[in-house]
Order: sequence, then structure tokens, then C-alpha cells
Amino acid sequence: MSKPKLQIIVLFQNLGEQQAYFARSPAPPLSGALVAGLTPPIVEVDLLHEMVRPVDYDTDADFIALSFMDYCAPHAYEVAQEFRKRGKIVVAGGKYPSTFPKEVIPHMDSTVVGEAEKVWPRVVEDMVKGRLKKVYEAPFAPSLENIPPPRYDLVESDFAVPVVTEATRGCKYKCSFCQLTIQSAPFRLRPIEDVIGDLTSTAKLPLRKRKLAMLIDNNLGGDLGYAKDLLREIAKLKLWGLGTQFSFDCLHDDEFVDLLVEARCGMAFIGLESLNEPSLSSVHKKQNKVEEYKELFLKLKERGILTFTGMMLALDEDTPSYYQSLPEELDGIDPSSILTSISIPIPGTPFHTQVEAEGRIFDHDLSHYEGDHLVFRPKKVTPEQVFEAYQRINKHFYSWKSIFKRWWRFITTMKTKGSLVWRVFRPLLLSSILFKLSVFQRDHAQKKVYPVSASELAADELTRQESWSQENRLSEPAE
Ligand code: B12
Ligand code: SF4
Repeated sequence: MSKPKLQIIVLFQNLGEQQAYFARSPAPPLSGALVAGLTPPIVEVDLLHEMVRPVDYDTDADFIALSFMDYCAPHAYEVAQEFRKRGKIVVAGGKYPSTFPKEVIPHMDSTVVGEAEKVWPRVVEDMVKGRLKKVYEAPFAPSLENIPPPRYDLVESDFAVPVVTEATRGCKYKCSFCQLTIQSAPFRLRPIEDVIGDLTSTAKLPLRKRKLAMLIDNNLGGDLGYAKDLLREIAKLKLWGLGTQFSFDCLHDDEFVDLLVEARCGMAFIGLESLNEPSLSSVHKKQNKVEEYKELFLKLKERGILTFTGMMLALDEDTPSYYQSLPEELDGIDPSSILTSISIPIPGTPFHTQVEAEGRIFDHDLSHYEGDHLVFRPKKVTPEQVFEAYQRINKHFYSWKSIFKRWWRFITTMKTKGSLVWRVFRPLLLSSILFKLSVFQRDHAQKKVYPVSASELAADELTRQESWSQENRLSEPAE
């Protein structure tokens, strides 16, 4: 008899306009492959990332598992409804269902609250035996030992880097806009051998995919001693390229930076967020020091590590004059690529609590909380100024002239040690990553940012005053 089929869907959509938008990011998020890896073999498993292909309502799957974060929740409810109309059993999990379960539960057959590892095998068993409960609560901040390897073999071939994993969970910092501040789980480490196990459980993939990997930790450098030991082990794998992310202050530690090179790290995502000290203070991002940005980013450039950085607009201390000088200041720091986003008051964060209490949120449509819409009034700049700054910064940063100049600066500054083959191969690989990343970000910046016009703002205000009622608001985040 054939097994029942489970399809895991990781939702991803910008819902700001009529047509769907599927991002072409090089790597998938981890949740789908991870949940697939945790699934007991009593079901056949399939994995769909909406980042690269649309949801298929005609699937022959019996069960659907949806993974989503905040801004996709309204979309998730529609997707669940469509599947349930077709007689499928729909289960939800992920950051948003874990934070606001009361919002999600009515839309699903079952909702998993918290991290999947300890609870998912039981959910699948109950699903197959027809005794699914409405809610499953995972233990808070469980140990991260013995997590089975993610099912990279199920990840769509569109992703250039299917091998993503995480070594740690959580972060020791408390930036007020960050999702991690909501439930404040302790910083946890996975056994190094488990992480290496993930990075080597790739036999079913073609060689070019086995040799690239991403550690998608929130902050790999949360425990630098552990991070260094891990990087020493990763170095032995002789990957072609490793991407990772960590907080800016880790760059003070030369040994850590050198070990990144040993582990063949080619790209580091670091959230600079702002070049305006008062704006950084306003969100408690104390570990970032603007006067150190240039010098510490140069350390990475010299070692041949591309810097990809998050830049937030509409922070409370942003001013028109800061926006005016930002493009040139960014040129001085010279990150390889930027992800500019409009600050999101993620529900449940201290930042959200503050702007909500001050009555500054004018757009409560959760599908707009993706970093491309302005949903609240910043203190010192107008919505028009934010939108204009977004456009100007990206136009300047992602003009072909700037992209080529940046590439040239990178390639002429980086030094590579090792065999001749490696010294030739590495700059070629990094150049290709730099151009791909730039084209992706350029495309996103051109297509996906939504202006708030004065009349829209006024209409939003009116709607808010007239019809925004208490029951429309989100419940408190789960304890
Ligand atoms: C990869 C990634 C991305 C990718 C892909 C995201 C996507 N939409 O799929 C990209 C680069 C596109 C991205 C973009 C953004 N991201 Co992002 N991203 C991440 C990152 C680094 C890894 C996600 C991941 O794979 N985590 C690991 C998995 C295992 O964790 P998890 O998803 O929570 O899964 C666990 C549980 O939630 C649960 N679970 C999850 N799914 C399911 C499903 C089922 C059925 C079950 C049972 C359980 C379950 O079990 C899992 C294991 O315990 C996280 C940071 C992090 N390390 O988590 C940020 C993070 C998710 N991103 C975040 C943000 C803010 C953004 C942006 C809004 C940033 C911006 N301003 O532009 C944009 C969103 C833009 C957009 N249009 O999507 C925030 C949170 C967002 C939120 N609202 O909750 C995070 C947490 C970073 C942070 N510290 O604040 N991101
Ligand atoms: S350093 Fe990054 S992961 Fe840590 S709290 Fe701040 S934004 Fe979140």
C-alpha cells in the first residue's frame, strides 16, 4: 500500500500588489528542509518553496504543512482555506504561528507552536492515524542536540546553494526591532559534529551544490570560542564557498576573521542597519559603531570576503540631511551589497510596542510588514522622504557604474593564499556571487517598494479613526 503524502510549503510572497512575486534568492530558508528531515518515514514527503514556484492546489498530497513568518500570515490563511476546501489537512508552524498562535489556530486543522524538533514526529503520527489535535506546543528553547540532517535532496534545483544549516539559535543582543526579542530564548549551540554532519549529508547533490553552504544563524559569533572551533572543522571540508551571518562587533576578533578565511567563507551578512549613531541608539543596536564600519569592513575585503549588509530606513532619529549624505557615506564604507529595507515594527517587538503606543502605526495590514512598505510615521522624516531616500540610495548603489567600480575595488584589494588553482578560482567565484547578488537586489529595489502618498496617508488615517476596532488588533504574543 502506498504511503500517505505530506507536502511542506514554505510561503513567501510580497502581497503589496496584484500579481504574485517569487524571489530568486540563491539559498532557501532552512525551515522546509529541516521539517522534512524530522518527518518520520510513515509518509512520503514533498517540499515546495514559494520563493521559486507557485503553490500547486492540484497536488496529490493528503497533508499540507505551511511554514510562514508575519507578513505572509494573511496569505497563509487563504492558502489554507483553498487546500481545506479540497479536503486536505492543513498544519501550520513557524515564527508567526509560534508567536501569535491565537491568530493562526482558527484558520488551520492544527497549529504547532514553537520549534519543530521535539514535537513534529508525533504530529505526523497523529495526522496519519486521524487523531490530529488542534494545537501542539513544543517545549520552550529545547536542547539542539541530535537534530537530523535537513533533506537537501528535496530542495528545488532553482536554488544555487541548497545546503543551509544553523549552528546556533538566538542572539545575546536585544535590538528593539528584532523578532528574537519577542520570546527571548537563550542563545543555544548545536554540537559541532551535528553541524558538520549536515554539511556532509549531501551525497545526493551534484558536486557544485555540495561545495557551497550557508550558515543562516542569527549571530554565528554569539559565542566566539565555539564559532572558532566550528570554523576550524569546516575548514577541513575544503568547501568552495561558505556564507554566514554574525553581529558587527565580531570583526574586532582577528582570529575569528582569519578562521572565516580558513573555512573558505566568501560572504558575510552583517546588519549595519544605519550610519546614523542616534538611529542605532534608538533601537538599542549598541554593538555597532559607525566610526569603525570602514576599517572593519576593509578587513573582510582584504581577505576576500564579500560584505552583504542590511540598511534600515525610517528609524526614529533619521533626518533628511542623513538621507542626503547616505549614498556617499555608503561608498566610503564600501559594502559589497546592501539590502535596504524600510523598518518594520514586527508585532510583539519593543519597537512595535513603542510605535503602537505612540499612535504612529497607520497601516495595520500585516501583508505590508515585509520591509518594502512604510507602515508607521517615523519621527523626523516624512513618508515621502523615506521613499525618495530608498529610491535614491538604491539607484546610486546599484547603478551599473557603481557595481563595476565596487567589483574592481574588491578584486584588486583581496588577497588569496593557497594553490594556484584556488587563487584563480576564488576571485572568479566571488565575482560571480557579487554580480548575482547585485542583480537580485537591484531588481528587488526597482520593483518592490511602495510609496505612501499624502492622499493615501490621509485615507489610511481616516480609515484608522473610523473603523479600526479593538478586535481587529493582534492578541498578545504567546508567553
Ligand atoms: C533565510 C532568511 C531570510 C530569507 C528567506 C526568508 C523567507 N521568507 O523564507 C530572506 C533573505 C529572503 C529573508 C528576508 C527577510 N527576512 Co529573514 N531571515 C532568514 C533567516 C536568516 C533564516 C530563516 C531560517 O531558515 N531559520 C531557521 C529555521 C529553522 O527557523 P524557523 O523558521 O523559525 O523554524 C523553526 C520554527 O519556527 C518551526 N517551524 C518553522 N516552520 C515550520 C513549519 C511547520 C509545519 C512546523 C511544525 C514547524 C515549523 O520549527 C523550526 C525549527 O525549530 C532568519 C534568521 C534565523 N536564523 O532564523 C531571518 C528572519 C526570519 N528574517 C527576518 C526578517 C525581518 C526578514 C525581512 C523582513 C528583512 C527585511 N527587512 O527585509 C525579509 C522579509 C522580506 C521578504 N519579502 O521575505 C526576521 C523575522 C521576521 C518575522 N517577521 O518574523 C528573522 C527571524 C531575522 C531576525 N532576527 O529578526 N530572510
Ligand atoms: S544583533 Fe541581529 S540577531 Fe541579534 S538581536 Fe540584534 S538584530 Fe537580532
